[in-house]
Amino acid sequence: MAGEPEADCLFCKIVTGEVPATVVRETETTVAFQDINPQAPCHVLVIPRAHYPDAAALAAAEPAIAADVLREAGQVAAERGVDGTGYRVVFNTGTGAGQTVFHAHAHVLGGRGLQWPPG
Ligand code: IU
Repeated sequence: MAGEPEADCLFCKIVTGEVPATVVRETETTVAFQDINPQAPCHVLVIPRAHYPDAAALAAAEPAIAADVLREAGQVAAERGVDGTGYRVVFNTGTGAGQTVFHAHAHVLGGRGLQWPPG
């Protein structure tokens, strides 16, 4: 069923604690943790506890939780002190865009200069 945990999903396992992660914030609907392969001094992933394969699917099914993810991205940036200099919130969507984990997640990147357009 939509939103239910998927047995093979790494991020569902991070939500349950089955796979360890460095969690920096948690809410009733979201978990934020350090990316294991950081691409910037601040690189945190914000995920919904519920399983949806990408951000668009999450927003279509659970718009309030999609808003929670965005709000938490802002909270992470503020706590990390990157909101003053600027930061980026990225939802890679689809393999062609670099998505490798098919559980919706926001990358919160900051703490260095960020190029535009992204690669
Ligand atoms: P992507 O947008 O699907 O490519 O992002 C997946 C991210 O998940 C990527 O930045 C990985 O470094 C990160 N990640 C992680 O933090 N912990 C893990 O065990 C695995 C991937 I696998």
